Amino acid sequence: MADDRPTTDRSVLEKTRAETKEPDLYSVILLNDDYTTMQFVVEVLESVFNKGPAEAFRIMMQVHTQGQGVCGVFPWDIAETKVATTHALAEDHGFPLRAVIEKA
Ligand code: TYC
Repeated sequence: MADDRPTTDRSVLEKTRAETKEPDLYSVILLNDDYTTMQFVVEVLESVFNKGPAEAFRIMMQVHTQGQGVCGVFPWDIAETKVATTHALAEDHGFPLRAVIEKA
């Protein structure tokens, strides 16, 4: 008897990606202001951006003297969370400290 089951294509091609796609990256930029204390900015850089004391001080001084400075480069969701955490901490302490996100 004839086998009339539908033919099954067993030659489906599976595409394997040669490269994995890296996520787009974004810089978190800290902005200077006249009211936030240097000590608070250093503490934010240490606690939110995981900088050591010397690097945190260096970035704080860069922002203080140049108006802005990069505190890290992250995928979008992480950059957004770091900015939100920075703003929440600043608000809790009564400081106007702001951070913004730029495409890296
Ligand atoms: N300019 C502030 C001061 O003189 C210090 C400061 C540094 C504020 C960095 C914000 O992102 C900042 N107290």
